[in-house]
Amino acid sequence: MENQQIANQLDQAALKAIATNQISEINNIDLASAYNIQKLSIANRINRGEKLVGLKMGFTSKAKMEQMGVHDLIWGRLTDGMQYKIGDSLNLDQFIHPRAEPEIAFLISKDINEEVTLDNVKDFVGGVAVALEIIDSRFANFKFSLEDVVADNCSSAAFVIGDMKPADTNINGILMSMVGDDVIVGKGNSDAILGNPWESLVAAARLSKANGEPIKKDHLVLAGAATSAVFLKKGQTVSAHAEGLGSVFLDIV
Ligand code: OOG
Ligand code: MG
Repeated sequence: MENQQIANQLDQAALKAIATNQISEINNIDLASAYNIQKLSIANRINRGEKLVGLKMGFTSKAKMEQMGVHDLIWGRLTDGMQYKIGDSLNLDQFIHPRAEPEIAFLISKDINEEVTLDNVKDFVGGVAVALEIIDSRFANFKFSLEDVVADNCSSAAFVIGDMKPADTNINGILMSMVGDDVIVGKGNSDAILGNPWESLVAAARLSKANGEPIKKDHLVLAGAATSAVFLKKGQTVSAHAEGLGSVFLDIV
């Protein structure tokens, strides 16, 4: 199948909330083609009027890699159509088998055209926040290969960002947790993200620049979850908490 056809298949699966077969079952795609399919699939969303608002990193922690059986860093695109506000209702019918994970978000304060390291990364950041990411693989049973998940925009489905805190707010070694119906359903330490969550932004800057699409001012970057993800249930309130950054929640309806 052509990349465009696969991109359309994944876009339609997301739009209709109907799972599709793993593309790696019948197509021999490499990682570069998978990223190309991702780009084409997101282009369909852009053509429908959505705007690119940032990117997300995936598999930046052992907990996530082990849960999903994929051990490489991946990145996907975020659009405004995926963005919810704190306390919004998230309608389960619009998703296939969504899961939630607590994250850290960075707000970028200037275009990142040069090489970024741990020493200068904060110069490009206007704020940090806690976030709740909703992932929803378009593949049946949430099962995929590295190439499948990359083509599927790294399972990106929805996200909500908490109130921005100053960029120098401590995000190292902080407790991150997720609560569903007053019960802690996930817990981890922010340093589980590549040993230091800032490393995730350094990697995001490097990967997006290498791809010819450097991160832009006002973009958001999600660092990747420090905990494994949990399935959502109707009627639940799900929240993400990060020590010193506050919390965010969504009502699942
Ligand atoms: C892929 C998305 C991974 C993260 O935070 O590691 C991700 C998946 O688990 O379906 O968002
Ligand atoms: Mg994530």
